[in-house]
Amino acid sequence: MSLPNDFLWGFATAAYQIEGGADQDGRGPSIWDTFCAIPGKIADGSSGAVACDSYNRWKDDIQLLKDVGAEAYRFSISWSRVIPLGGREDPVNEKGLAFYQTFVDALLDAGITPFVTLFHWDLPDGLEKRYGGLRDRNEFPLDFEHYARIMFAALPKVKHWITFNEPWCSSILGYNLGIFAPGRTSNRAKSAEGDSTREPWQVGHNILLAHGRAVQLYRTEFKPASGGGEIGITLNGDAAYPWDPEDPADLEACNRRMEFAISWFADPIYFGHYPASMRKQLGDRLPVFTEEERVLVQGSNDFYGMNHYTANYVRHRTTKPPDDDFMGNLDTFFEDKNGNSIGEETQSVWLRPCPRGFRDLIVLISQRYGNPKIYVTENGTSIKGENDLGVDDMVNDNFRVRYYDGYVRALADAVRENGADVRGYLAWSLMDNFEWAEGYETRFGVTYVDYKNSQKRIPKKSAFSLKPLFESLIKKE
Ligand code: GBH
Repeated sequence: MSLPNDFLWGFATAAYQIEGGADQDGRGPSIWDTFCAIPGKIADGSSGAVACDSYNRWKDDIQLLKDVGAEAYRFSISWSRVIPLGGREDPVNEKGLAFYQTFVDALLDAGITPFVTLFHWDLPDGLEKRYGGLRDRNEFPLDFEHYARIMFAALPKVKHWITFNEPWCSSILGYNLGIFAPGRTSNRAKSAEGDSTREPWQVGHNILLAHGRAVQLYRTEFKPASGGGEIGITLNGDAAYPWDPEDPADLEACNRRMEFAISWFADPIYFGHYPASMRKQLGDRLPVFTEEERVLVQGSNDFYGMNHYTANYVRHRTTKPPDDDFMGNLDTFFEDKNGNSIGEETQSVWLRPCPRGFRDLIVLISQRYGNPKIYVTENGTSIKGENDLGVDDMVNDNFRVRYYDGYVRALADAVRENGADVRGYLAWSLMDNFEWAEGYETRFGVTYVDYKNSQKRIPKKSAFSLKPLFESLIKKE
């Protein structure tokens, strides 16, 4: 037994990936609705317009959580469902708000602890059109704070708040590579507008400011009466191993890899400034915190939200980094110098299972940031060729069962052997859903969703595998 007796485990989803109901009850469009409508942006030409239809089938989702014994559920709010145009002077949609109130009450009635993400990438399109959305250093944080206030007030029983999911993805995929909404990039074959060399860094900065504002608000006006409520940000990050273990430059590159992905956001939050490696490479393209901004952002995590999936081998580069580089002047591989593979292939080109990477990264984060309380807010895998299988084979997802087994045990080792303070684990995902630019071809669910048959849900083997696993690891008292 290695995990504390109050350790929470469960599953995670995100609004645009599961809700559907895109035009129902007054919801406004988000940048993902707009992005999906552009031909060629989504692999199968799909969108989240219907998705798992959870806006209408949320009772099924709660039943599913009960059936598999989940103690916690992480979901996100669709901002444009609550404030269709998004801004602080714009009308609030009471029906949208009521949906989440009903949902949270039903979760609590079922004995399931809600973890609520305010922003999982689906910015109201109204704000994109009005002032460039995440690119606006002043307007965006103010509108986000207002939206957060509406949600804190509407859901007083929620005790676990996540401000932003993976700001790295919003910034880099949305404004450098242009493969996620709003699809801006310097690559003119992909987008008429965008500056990959500057916009991502400004967007990341603005997200930190918006996060800081929401946290400050929560702590002054809501946390005191919340009975133990807490708030933090969720960051993604892969484990990194040297391509050539003998080469100190590759070891340094591993550190830069982590700094450009994780510390970009975590250093300002825990230390009040960006990593030196980023400042050195990016110069004045990386914004500088004003003193007021620093005070807002530093110390703004009650917990560290950790999303983690995979690991890479990292090789340093010897050439000068191009201005649109966001990796820290290095290359990543799934094989090291000697041809050792880091893990088996999955359906996702970026994902190969490597459980020891999970343990190593938990330890690194714990060491660098003073052993913060950690919630793992996402972890999971796709399976190569899963979507081509018949249902009977699909629900027999042994590969996913093994993935969770390996990763959860690695987490438990980090707690028992290394003293990491991990308090919870949310598996990605409760069910197959809209996998962003991959559409519905890639499945991450522990539950099969039949998109051709009224989004019928059928739990896979992995759905039932987590309860016994955690029961074997969580202390009884
Ligand atoms: C999570 O991100 C998301 O939070 C979740 O919504 C999503 O469904 C889940 O992953 C599964 O994908 O395009 O080759 O440049 C995970 C972290 C970081 C994984 C960025 C994909 C892009 C690699 N993601 N990465 S690439």
